[in-house]
Amino acid sequence: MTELCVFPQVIKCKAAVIWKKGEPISVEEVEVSPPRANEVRVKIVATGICRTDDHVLEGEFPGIDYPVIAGHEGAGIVESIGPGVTCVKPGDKVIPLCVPQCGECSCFVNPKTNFCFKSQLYQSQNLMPDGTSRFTCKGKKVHHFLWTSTFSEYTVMPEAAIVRIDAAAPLDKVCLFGCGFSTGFGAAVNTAKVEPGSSCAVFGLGGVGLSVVMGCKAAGASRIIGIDINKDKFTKAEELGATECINPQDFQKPIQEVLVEKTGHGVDYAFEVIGCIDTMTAALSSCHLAYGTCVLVGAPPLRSEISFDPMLLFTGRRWTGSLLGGWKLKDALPKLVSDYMKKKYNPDALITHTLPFEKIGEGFELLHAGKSIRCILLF
Ligand code: COD
Ligand code: ZN
Repeated sequence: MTELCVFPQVIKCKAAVIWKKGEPISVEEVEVSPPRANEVRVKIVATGICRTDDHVLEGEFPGIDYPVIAGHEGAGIVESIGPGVTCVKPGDKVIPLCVPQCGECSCFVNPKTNFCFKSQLYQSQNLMPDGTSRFTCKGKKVHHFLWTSTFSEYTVMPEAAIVRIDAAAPLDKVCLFGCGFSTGFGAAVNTAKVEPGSSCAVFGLGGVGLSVVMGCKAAGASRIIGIDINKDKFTKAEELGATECINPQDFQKPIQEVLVEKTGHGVDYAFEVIGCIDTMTAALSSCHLAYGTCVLVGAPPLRSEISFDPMLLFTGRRWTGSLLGGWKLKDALPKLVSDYMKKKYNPDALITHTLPFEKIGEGFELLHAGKSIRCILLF
């Protein structure tokens, strides 16, 4: 291997390739080219499996070109840097950023948003900014995913999509800051700005929903109602701060009516962390009619449309979305990780399984079966 070498070469390593949508993920040997100008090559040490990676597998993620290497919840060590890179150096511990901070676009300079016009929701991140890929497998070009592709032992990203973190941070844990924990926690403390004493409803208690629960608790919410159709999720949710958990299937009436009855006029904050049209409108309807805020965290299904009674908003409810917890990641992640090192919160509780990278297929099976919250793969 060429770790820390001055003139980096092509590296052969293992990666999980998705050859076509709907096909099982396949562990292969891939070639990873050296980083070009303003790019960084990273040795990934640990990566989580997020539902979004499953959307890539199923062909449900917008604008993906196949074959592709997914994975966006990783942590690793810089192996080499291309000309012009100043933000990291070989040997630094880093987290790849699936929402980059390009440093140039109108969103970058606006403190109200963490959106970036270089992100996949606006333009493709399936190739490096120069239009080429750093991955090949069996003589074929393989695409990048969100410029992170953490399902490869070595991966390359532009420097807009990487941040250095505390050298003492445990990479097998802080990989969760690359997506799940930051997305959920930030939706509560950053996007919604939950206040002490408020009431919250969290629809969906997967890794991201549980992180919303942790955020609501950290913000001092006095009532946190977890909602899930899988009651196996309730124990963990209550451990992490949910004051009660309910299963919509246990009620004859719609869940929004149950929540409004429970709280008087609806909750102060509702979070949709499932990515389903019906629960998006249910979450909105369960908010206080005058000052409730509903935050969409789950990505909607491809090409979906929503219809709802506009009266729901006319009375004053607010409906908004939260991408990666609203954090400007380059600025926020080092601080989030250092707060974790100071034990201010405990995303470790989300990790239910740890597997060697080769068992990535098993990791996806656990996700499909609803048995894992977060499965961490180690290289
Ligand atoms: N009612 C109640 N609960 C439900 C329902 C329903 N109709 N359907 C499913 N659920 C529950 C499931 O039982 C499960 O417990 C939970 O909802 C979903 O959890 P997971 O483990 O499948 O998923 P997460 O928590 O890893 O991720 C969920 C998201 C919706 C956040 C994710 O799929 C997503 O859309 N991410 C995009 C948002 C984003 O910002 N992404 C950044 C990069 S990922
Ligand atoms: Zn994710």
